[in-house]
Amino acid sequence: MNAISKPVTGPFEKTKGWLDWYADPSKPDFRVPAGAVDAHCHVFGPGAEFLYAPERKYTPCDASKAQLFALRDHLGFSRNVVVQATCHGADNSAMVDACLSSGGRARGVASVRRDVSDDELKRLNEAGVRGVRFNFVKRLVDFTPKDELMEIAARIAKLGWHVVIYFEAVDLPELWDFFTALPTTIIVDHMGRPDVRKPTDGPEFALFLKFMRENANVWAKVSGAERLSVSGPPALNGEREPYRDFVPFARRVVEEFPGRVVWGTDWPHPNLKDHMPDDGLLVDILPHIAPTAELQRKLLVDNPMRLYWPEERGV
Ligand code: 0GY
Repeated sequence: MNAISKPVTGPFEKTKGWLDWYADPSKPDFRVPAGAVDAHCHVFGPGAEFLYAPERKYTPCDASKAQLFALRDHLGFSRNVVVQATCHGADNSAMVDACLSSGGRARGVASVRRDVSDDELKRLNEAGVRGVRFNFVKRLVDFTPKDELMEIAARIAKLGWHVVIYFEAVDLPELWDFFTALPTTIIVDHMGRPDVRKPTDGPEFALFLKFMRENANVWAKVSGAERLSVSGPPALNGEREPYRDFVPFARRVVEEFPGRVVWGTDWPHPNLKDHMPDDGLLVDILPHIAPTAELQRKLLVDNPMRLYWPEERGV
């Protein structure tokens, strides 16, 4: 798989212990349905062209749009949703450049601040941005006041965008009132990061399911197996049963809310500490979390298309 090439580092020094993305992913056994969307992935730099933000909490190895598109083709996907990574702060240039270079096959989720101008929002919209990300994971971002976020949400709602939220499961009770007051569709990254050592029918995950059940505007990304799994085994060396502790959580959400779930590789997998997954093996988890062809089509095609390419509905 020479098209993806190898990870390289630009002018920045990577965070100590940083794991580079897996350079030679296997070809998945699972054939994703035609038109499948990788609905959660990132680009990093390249740092020589798109500087990492001064306020970043980590410095990654570069992960370019060309490498992302090569991975998309290798895994059998048709499109990407490129989510602004925190290492780029509110400078959306690398993500926007990826969208604009994709021939219409990538849309984006941006990070913006309160002082973003209407002209800038319009420019982002024209580039293919369809959402903003509000991040509450403390190791990734500094605190932003909720009134500032609510103001941004009200402005982007007018463009028909949605809000992507990222938080830790233990913080859901405290964030509940803010989330339920948001005026848009909401997509929760990695199912709100459940502790997969706990039971799927325990109080913590029950609260997340209740959050989705009571709020028809809430969607979930059933992604993040490689970061949430505790007992593994990792998606490496041809492992056919990776991350089995994660699977029941994702499957539970897919089966109860089949019309409100999306999935993404999360390439280039920022901040993993233990190993980098083989993305081909990661794709092979999909039939375990979405066991029927109908669920797979909704998860990978119909739902993300409805959110990110609504003008092509019926594709
Ligand atoms: C993810 C998860 C993480 C990082 C980021 O933007 C980011 O830096 O999202 C994480 O460290 O958990 O979804 O990429």
